[in-house]
Amino acid sequence: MRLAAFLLIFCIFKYANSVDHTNFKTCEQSSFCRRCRKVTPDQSKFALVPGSLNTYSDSVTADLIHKDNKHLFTLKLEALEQSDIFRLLIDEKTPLKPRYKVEHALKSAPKPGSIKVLEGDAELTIISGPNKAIIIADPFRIDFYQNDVLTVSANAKGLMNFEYLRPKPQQPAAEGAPENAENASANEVQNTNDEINDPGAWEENFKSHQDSKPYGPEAIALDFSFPQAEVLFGIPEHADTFALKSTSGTDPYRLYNVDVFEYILDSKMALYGSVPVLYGHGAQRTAGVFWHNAAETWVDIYTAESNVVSSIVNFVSGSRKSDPLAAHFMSESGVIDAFILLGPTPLDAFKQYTSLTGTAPLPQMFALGYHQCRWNYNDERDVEEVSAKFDEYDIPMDTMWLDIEYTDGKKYFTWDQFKFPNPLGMIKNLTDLGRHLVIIIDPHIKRDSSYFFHNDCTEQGLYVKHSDGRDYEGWCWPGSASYPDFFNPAAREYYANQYALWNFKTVTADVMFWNDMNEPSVFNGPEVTMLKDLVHYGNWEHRDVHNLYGHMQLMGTFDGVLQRDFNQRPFILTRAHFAGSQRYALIWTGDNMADWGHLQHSIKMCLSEAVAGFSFCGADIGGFFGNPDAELFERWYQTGAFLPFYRGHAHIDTKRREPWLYPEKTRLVVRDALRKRYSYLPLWYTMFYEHRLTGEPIMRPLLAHYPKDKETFTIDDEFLLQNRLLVRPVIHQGATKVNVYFPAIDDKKNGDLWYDVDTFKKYANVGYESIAVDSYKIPVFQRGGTIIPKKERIRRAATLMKKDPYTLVVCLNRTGKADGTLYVDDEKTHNYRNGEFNYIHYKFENNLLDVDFIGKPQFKTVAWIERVVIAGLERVPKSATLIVDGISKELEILPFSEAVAVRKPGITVQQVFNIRLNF
Ligand code: MIG
Repeated sequence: MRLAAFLLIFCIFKYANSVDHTNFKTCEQSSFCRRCRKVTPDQSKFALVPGSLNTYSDSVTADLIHKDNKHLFTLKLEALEQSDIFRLLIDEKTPLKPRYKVEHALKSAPKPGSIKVLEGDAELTIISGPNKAIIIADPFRIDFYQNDVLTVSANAKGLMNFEYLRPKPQQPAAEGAPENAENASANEVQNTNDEINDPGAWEENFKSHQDSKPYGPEAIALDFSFPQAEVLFGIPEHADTFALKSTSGTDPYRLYNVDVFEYILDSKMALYGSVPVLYGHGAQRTAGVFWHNAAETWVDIYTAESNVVSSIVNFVSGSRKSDPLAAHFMSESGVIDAFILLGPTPLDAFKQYTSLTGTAPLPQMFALGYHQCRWNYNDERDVEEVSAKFDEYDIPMDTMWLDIEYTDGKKYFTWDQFKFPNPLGMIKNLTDLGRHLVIIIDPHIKRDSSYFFHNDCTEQGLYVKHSDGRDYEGWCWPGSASYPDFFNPAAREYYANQYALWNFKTVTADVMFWNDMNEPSVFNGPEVTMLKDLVHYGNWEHRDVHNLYGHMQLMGTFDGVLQRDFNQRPFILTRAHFAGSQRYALIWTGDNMADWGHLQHSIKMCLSEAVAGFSFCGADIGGFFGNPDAELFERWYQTGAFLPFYRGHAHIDTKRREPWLYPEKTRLVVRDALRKRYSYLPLWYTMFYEHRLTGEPIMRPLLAHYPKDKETFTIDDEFLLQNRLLVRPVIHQGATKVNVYFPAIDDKKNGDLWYDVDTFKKYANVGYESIAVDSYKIPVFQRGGTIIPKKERIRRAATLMKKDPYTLVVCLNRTGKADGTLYVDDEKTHNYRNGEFNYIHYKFENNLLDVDFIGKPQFKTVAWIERVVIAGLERVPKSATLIVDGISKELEILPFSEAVAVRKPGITVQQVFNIRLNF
């Protein structure tokens, strides 16, 4: 009873109020952040120790000393195989105890490169291929050059910090000192940069929570300058613009996986995921830094605006004119481990990052269709009725989702027997229609002695623990809950095994999963998460590994789903994520709201995630909290149709909002958007295959392909899909037109040709173009020079379209050429890894469409080409000739909006052919 009362009160509290900032720390309220932020710039105390250099084939090591406290550190600078990545590692030379080094984020151990070393008096040059790093001895700094151009400097601002581990002083200086900023700075005056004087150094309180901090201050920090950059971006997840803003006068951007209730926009507050990769981009080049640390991290950003202030100061004080853009990473614990990505193009930098952390695996085709979720579909009948209604209204839908209410009392891997007495029957009804079911599995485990999972974890010691060995208990949906320590291989294995069909007997191998609340979310914990002094496998504190917790759960889920049925590609949605989680799961932007700002932010947020390795990203269509009006609902479905992950979802307290519950016109607009999505499934599928091949993001900021066009640097309401489509959905209320920006290739205002995908109207000028929109219009443009595969016979579900014919859409560039690819396989299994696929390259030139195969076309398919649409021809051809195996056949040409269509080539996508246009 008391438990129920607590939960009730808690839920009312949690869900009746809107975002409460005071639930989350500011930098000033976080001891290590305020310590790191207080380091005085331009006076770095770190220097190389003369004579300490060791040279190896791929790296150098040397000692670093802090000139005031004389503490020694080991520096290692490694060149990686590609020669365009350096890795910088700094640790204490002889730490009191080992410091945590991140595991499992990298896809594999980076391959070593080879270097040449030149020793100077005050500096050391490490040459790797065309690139080099120059280590300056005192004050310590490293300059990284890409092809002789200085692109990144480490510690150029002198903000490096490395708090060494030390025994707890008998009488900590701060004992009894009230924990507030004023007193902290009073102490600071006495002993600048002396971390142990901070009142939070050895013990920290936040609200009613105490952090015992047994190891004291152990923060690390380093600044990176980007002399070539005019804009910085990256470090998701924040509900903010794509281009990072100056943090002068605000808190730094925060990376700490947390469950924020009703998150606000244009904010640097932490959210569910943390991906510490940041890029600096300028018209000439792009570079990046991947800060390989899983502890709480804050990042200060120095942009041109913030530099205006400092350059005036500098002007007055007579020092340098203007500072480069810079980022200052500050982490609570661990070691300095940074990968410097030298670019020089944006795509090079993005690929360097995914070469380290990996890409999304190829999804099943159904994953790219539409997903219908809500918290909650109430029972089996509800699920079946909703599925049936999609058919009744002829709206495509691939997947039904079940949120937490399907379980028996929030015990995962169980079902509520009353609402879901026959899950296997319900699943069969869906799969018979070609549909899938996804169910939620959260990491909080109900402490209930009749729950097998809890008993097993307790007996086998698989839970996260307090430092005295007790199992940690927190409050979450089930009431009192404990949390598996997914860092423990035995816990991961136990958890993975629960997905096996012989254990989880009430689902089939077609059912997939959603991992939520894995920041982890703990309702009664500090900042709605775990205590930092809890202990994980290997004796690491939660503090060291916090941002990896969700990632470790995903490793278990992925393994479990794979082992359950090796020949099906797992599909896992996660809320928490870290660098590398893209190898296991896709993400969505969490609990957004039904308003226009959140619709706009879904693009900005997924763009930031895409350059940080998460191409498979989406946002709750319609908005999680609140009730979208018809217009917002329509526009959200249209935007979602061109974002990688497409799922409608809603909070339990919202009105039901399946498309047919809106007026007929809205239903038709939504249906139209969904059908557009389905028509592009072959392109989506090909893009995901190519993402896996190349590591390049699918969804891209304009600057990825138009790096010299400064207007693109801050555009984040418009995006590219590869370099084939430009998407600028309607995301403002009442819009009757939108301003679409057509970017420039060079600084002479030359641009590409763009074709409206609905009409094939051609746009040939660089700059903003006002485009009229009605309710149905989604402004999307195909780039001249590309060929896009589509399927224009839309069915109930993507899984049923496998054998359907293709349309190729050829949009010509200014020289009458185009090319593009199509990837085809069984859309479900891993057989493609044994070569069972067709990867087809189409080329159009001199009025001839030609095809060749990349690799052998080994996947048997009957899917044929029913139409080739060609836009951008100067004259209308009289006919077309199809040539297969030396045999010619005349084909008919029909007008097709502002393009022409070659009718019924009739060959399968596995055949070699060409088509000549006759004038
Ligand atoms: O505390 O499972 O972001 O999508 O519907 C809320 C219930 C828990 C948060 C997820 C949301 C999901 C909800 N969950």
